[in-house]
Amino acid sequence: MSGRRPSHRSFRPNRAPGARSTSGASSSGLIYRENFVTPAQRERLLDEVRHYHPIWEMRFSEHNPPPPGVPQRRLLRPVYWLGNWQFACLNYYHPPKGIEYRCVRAEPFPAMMQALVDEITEIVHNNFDPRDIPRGWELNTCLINYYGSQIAPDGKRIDVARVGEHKDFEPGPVASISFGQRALFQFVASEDKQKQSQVVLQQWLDDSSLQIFGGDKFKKRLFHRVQRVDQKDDDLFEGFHTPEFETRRLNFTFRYVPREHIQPLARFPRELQSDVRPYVEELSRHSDFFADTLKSLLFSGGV
Ligand SMILES: O=C(O)CCC(=O)C(=O)O
Repeated sequence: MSGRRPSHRSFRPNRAPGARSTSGASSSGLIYRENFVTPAQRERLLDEVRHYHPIWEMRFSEHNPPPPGVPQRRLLRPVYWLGNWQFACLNYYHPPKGIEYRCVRAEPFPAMMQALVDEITEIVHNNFDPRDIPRGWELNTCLINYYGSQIAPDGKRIDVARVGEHKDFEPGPVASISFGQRALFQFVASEDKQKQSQVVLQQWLDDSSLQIFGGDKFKKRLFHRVQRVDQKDDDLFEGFHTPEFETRRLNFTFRYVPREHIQPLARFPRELQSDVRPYVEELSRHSDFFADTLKSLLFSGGV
């Protein structure tokens, strides 16, 4: 997979058939820049990311079991978090109530990633309404999503490259950088679960592009989802540690979690430590940071 020369343009949404009017949407709360990441930056960043060994998480755990009638399930893709790790089974950060014991301190951003985040931070301050940027806002959390196909034991490919509609509840603008095959990203209006969601805006997220969204409309009112990821030729990433999985798109979503809500795992209640311990053990096999996290549990008398 190769990068292209940088060129910047503002968001030009492709209207979905039947989508509601998008007038006024492009200039407020939403930015899209194709070729934001230069080929040299891309290469360095992907080299940094090749060190990580992403994991597959289950949605629920012993102390956070599925609600009645809801099956336990594995997430659709391997993930890796930096800054803080929001384990699915601890539930994701969701202020105002869901702020405690959701964000486990994780590894810092590597150098190239931090340099891009610094650039993005400037773009946000230059382009977003200050009222949409909370005090103390910084992009201190990164979720790396690996999109592609599961390889079944019989060799069959099962395409799982999608994300259902949801909101990111971390306060302030969220930024996302994409690599690999392009993804169809949609903002949707969803009134209730019985009714079909309406696509309000959609955008193909290309290799090396940047998308930033914030404000009431894109962050608070609309949901977003990844509808599909192109499957053109055999353009796959190599060198990622994703056994039985073929990655054809990589996405980094940068978010803000107030520092006081990010805690070392040793300070979490014992039962939550025990729910995530198998993941931390797995991570510790390739990460000094998580090896230390594991040791700290033993020293603090945790599980
Ligand atoms: O992959 C993407 O473009 C978006 C991912 C996303 O919606 C999320 O991480 O919350």
